[in-house]
Amino acid sequence: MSATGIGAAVRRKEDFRFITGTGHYTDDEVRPGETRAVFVRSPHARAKINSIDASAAKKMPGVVAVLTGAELAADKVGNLICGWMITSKDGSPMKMTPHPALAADTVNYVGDAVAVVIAETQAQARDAAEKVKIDYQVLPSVTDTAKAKAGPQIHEVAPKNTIYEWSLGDAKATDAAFAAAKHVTKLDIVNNRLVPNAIEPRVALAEYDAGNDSLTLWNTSQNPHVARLVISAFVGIAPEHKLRVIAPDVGGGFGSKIFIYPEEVVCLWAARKTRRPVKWTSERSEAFLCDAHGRDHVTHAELALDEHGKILALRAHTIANLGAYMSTFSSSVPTYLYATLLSGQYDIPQIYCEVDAVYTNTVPVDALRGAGRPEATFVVERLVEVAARQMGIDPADLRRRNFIKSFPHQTPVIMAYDAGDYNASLKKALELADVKGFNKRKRDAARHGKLRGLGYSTYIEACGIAPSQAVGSLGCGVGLWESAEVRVNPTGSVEVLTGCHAHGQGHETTFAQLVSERLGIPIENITVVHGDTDKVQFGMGTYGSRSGAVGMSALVKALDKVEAKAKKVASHVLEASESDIEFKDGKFTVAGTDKSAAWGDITLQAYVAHKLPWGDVEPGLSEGAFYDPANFTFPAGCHICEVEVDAETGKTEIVNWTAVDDFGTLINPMIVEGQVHGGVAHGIGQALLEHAVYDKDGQLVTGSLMDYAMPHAHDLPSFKVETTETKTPSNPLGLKGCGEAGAIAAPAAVINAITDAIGSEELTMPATANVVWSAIQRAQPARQAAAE
Ligand code: MCN
Repeated sequence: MSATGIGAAVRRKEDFRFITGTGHYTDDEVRPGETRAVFVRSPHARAKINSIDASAAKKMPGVVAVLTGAELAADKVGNLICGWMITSKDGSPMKMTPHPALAADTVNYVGDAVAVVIAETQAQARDAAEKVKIDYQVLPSVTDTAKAKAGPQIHEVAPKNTIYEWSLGDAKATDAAFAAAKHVTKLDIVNNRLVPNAIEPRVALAEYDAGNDSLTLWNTSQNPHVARLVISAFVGIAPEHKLRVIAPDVGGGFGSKIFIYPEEVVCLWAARKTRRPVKWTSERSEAFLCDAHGRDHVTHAELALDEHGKILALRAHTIANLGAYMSTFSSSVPTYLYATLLSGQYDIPQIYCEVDAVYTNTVPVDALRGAGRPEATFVVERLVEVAARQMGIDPADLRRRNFIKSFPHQTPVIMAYDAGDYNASLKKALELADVKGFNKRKRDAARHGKLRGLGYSTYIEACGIAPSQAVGSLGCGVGLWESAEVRVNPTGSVEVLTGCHAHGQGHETTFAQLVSERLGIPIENITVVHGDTDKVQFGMGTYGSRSGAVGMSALVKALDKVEAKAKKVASHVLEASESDIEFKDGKFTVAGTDKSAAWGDITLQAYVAHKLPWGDVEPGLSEGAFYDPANFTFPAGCHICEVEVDAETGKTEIVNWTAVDDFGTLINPMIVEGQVHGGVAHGIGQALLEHAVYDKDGQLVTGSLMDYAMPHAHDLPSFKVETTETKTPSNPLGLKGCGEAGAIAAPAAVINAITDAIGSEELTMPATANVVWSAIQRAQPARQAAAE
């Protein structure tokens, strides 16, 4: 391993600009003559728009334009769409409703955009927005997931507010397995609704070039090429070659910046209409209302076991709240990943799962760090833990008895796991967490009035969506491959162009590490370029922890081509046969001789090729490649959480956290550890603190950071993070994604630990002090009876 190659804990190259304040974010981009956009948003969960009077607003100082949904429709700006199809079990397609970027007839959630005010300054736009008079006729609404089907019908296309009723697995065989079971564990589970809250709010800036009739959009996007594709192909604002999308530095996304939002479409449309650059910068309270939320599942789940604790079957019915519209472009992905990961790490012969996706009068719900996999893990890991407690089996032992032990393994719910050693991670985690010493720690805690508990989560994840695995019950096989281009300069320095988009994950370092390892050049001589559709030809962006597994695999392919070509050049330069050329540590050598040439000599020759016979070797040394993943990768691991609960107040303190994850080959262990820390913090937030709550009138009552609790440093323990390693055979580097693992594992570990501490399984997330205290009180009579 070289000091900057694969496996080295290289410090993140990009951090210099981030910590010195020289990063360049979308809001930092300022165009000559730039105007500001402020949106007028619905204050109602559901209402008919009777009229919009913009006359007073138009007369306000600095106002350039006030635009509405009627004008958007008149200009034939198309609707936003969800590109991921799921078919109901009766064969009917999902019920997707038109989603205009500005509502013209009805509004469907508090925050739905109705009009936009464009003015010279932000303050002028805000003042004028207050003067737009809208006459609404308020209509009945529904926000509660469980009651959505019985609520007033929101969209004509979707009776009972049902988008699809999807099922996976064999219902009859699963029922038969349940009928034969000796033990059945049943749970009602709510996966709480979360707000993404990336530190940088969303921003869109659009500029129209009248001379070329072209548009440029700078936006906070995780996937600028997909934004361009959707905006040109479906919304129809401009053809692809007349639209450039640039996503510069992005301050976190966690999934919420995958989607193409109304504001981006409106800014582009308004820029062309007004012939002025238009910028919209979200405010934090606006982000609460308009950024796609995550999770929001209501599930009934059951686990069937035989008398030895062998799992026979799993059955789950979930209502998934997708909000007022399907979000662009992936609303169905979390439900897909949820259902297909219900096997967990276990060899479960039969699984039957039903997912009812519903509309409600809430902001759209889509992928948020984990996207379906935290929901699945929570269901499986709660069931297994509770079953163990009910059957009097040690929870680690019950897991061990049921782990999948040989690979490849085909689950009953589409996924084909390729590699893993679940027992190895469990074993290491048990040692690191000193589980043997837990009982003593529990007794010590009891002496000072604290309840100690231990919770496990042996999670599995699927990363890097493989088109071949994504078909099946889905309506389409989306091409989620990735591109990479290696541009070698004559002096030997390298630019890597990738279709992935880093927004905190450190790609500028890890992608450069791979190049440094392969070409033997210093990491300082490598630049990673991403996020600009004019520079990178195509890419699918970053989400689903795919950049390592898919994006870097494309880079491996491109580097293979570069190396092959460089060897060809070297054979002419060194006057030897191509098969005799060896390349190692940045040096080309003729086998068995001392004839050699450095990387820089060969790159120079490749461009200034006086020794090259034209025709045999074309000049230049830049190559590109696409990588098409044959399968998902399946990171997995074991997280163990130890808590102390104050029985008097219900306050939970996480006192120990052990994470042992298997991400296959590690490119940069320090970056990976950082990703695990971030993910676990996210998952602890879901378990203990975060909750987006709508009241019965559809108002988001936790709509600010005063009411919506995010984890702080003092809420988090010191993490013990270790890894095990089984390389995946599904990509050339043998690596599996790591960016979401913590968020997937953590909620189940926390809740399993608290329920262990308080001796009651009736606990909902977020397990705030009030929720835990109430559960303790409810469990009191049973505890007393047991003691007597
Ligand atoms: N890596 C590695 N070795 C591995 C696997 C990955 O060194 N075996 C490195 C990768 O090269 C990359 C990083 O770890 O630098 C994360 O890689 P990967 O797991 O492939 O995830 P992505 O790069 O595709 O990032 C997406 C993932 C997701 S889906 C969410 S959500 C998320 C996350 O990353 N959002 C984040 N981490 C985030 N981190 C920050 N700071 N901000 C976000 O918004």
